[in-house]
Amino acid sequence: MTPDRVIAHIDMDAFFAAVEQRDNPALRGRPVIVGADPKGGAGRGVVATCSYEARRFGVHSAQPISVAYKKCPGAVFIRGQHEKYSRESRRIRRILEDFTPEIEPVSIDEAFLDLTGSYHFYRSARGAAEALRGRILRDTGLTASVGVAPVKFVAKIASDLCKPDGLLVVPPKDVGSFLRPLPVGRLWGVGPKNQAVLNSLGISTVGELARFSQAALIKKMGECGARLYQLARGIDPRPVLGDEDVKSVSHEHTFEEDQGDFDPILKTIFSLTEQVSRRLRKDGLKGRSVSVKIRTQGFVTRTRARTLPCGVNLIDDIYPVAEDLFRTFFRPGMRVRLVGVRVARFEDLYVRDSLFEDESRERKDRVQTAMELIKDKFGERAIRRGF
Ligand code: TTP
Ligand code: MG
Repeated sequence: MTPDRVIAHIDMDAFFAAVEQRDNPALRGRPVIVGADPKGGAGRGVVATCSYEARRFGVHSAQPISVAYKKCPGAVFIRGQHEKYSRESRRIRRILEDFTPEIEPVSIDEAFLDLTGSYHFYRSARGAAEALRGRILRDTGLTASVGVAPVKFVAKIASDLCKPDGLLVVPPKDVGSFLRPLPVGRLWGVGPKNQAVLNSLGISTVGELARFSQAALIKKMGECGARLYQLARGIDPRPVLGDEDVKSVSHEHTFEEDQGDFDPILKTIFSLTEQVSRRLRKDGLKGRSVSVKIRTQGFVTRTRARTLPCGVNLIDDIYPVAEDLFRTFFRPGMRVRLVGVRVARFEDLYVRDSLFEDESRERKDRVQTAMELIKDKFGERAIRRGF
């Protein structure tokens, strides 16, 4: 048996708002909302984040700023300075590097750390995590919450549960009892859709999920069912991926003339998806993040990304996401110069070689393989999909 790993998940508390409160003592202890201009309640746009003082009024990330204004008109509203937060993020990253070289950044204020090889310098996993939190507070004046567990997803849930300014260590022997009472929605990859399926099976907690057989879950939910069976048992062999593992495959197309019509752009996105999918499959990779990039006439470049519960490499899995992302930023009258499709955050081998792929996916896989073989042999134009 391999020894237990020690994985930490660190997430800064109310990150943008905390930086603002640190830099302006008059804001400390007050509700602070970072995001769009509320314009006296008529503003458009959303809340990026808010201080815990503002959360007590029901304000939260991604809420329309007009709603936040209604809930907490006395808050200090700040537009925010992204560059400042990125600088802070880089500073925190350097502190993490003093603890372990095995760091997987997840977002601007969040990362996984593999402390298996280094925690003993601090006597215990708890000691290492306490030292890390202390060092961040001393050097940056900001608080971080840290969860520690033998696997990634449990560490992440732990850091969420102990927020703000918390530390929660879940030792290997306690993983089962820690997970059982949690709502299934807490599990990695369970969104509203999967949650509805699980609820219809009478499953609302992880403990209830753990009572189902693997075969039953696969039958109901395919590959995700297999994953959930494992997660319910605290099994999550995903390694902490370093920067060099977080590579991506992408393709871009620049139009000869700026495009203002939906259909030709979607066709291009489809063909870019085909190319990305092919590259991924040739290299035996699956990625969990799909992103679309557009550049408009004025050379404004925008990207939108979505993280998926499972790694994907099939056209049928990538394209609907890419199309959906594109629809979120396409407006009538927009002239598009360039589009790009990218798949990143590659899965580890365990997922890549999953034995539990459902049948329909297996069939799609075979169809796509056949098409690719024909294209390899007879060229790109030899075969096309029927739409
Ligand atoms: P989070 O870690 O999700 O939120 P947070 O750090 O503000 O609060 P906490 O972790 O204590 O719950 O996101 C980190 C930063 O990313 C956040 O400070 C602002 C930014 N962000 C957005 O701009 N929009 C969003 O919808 C979210 C969720 C975050
Ligand atoms: Mg945070």
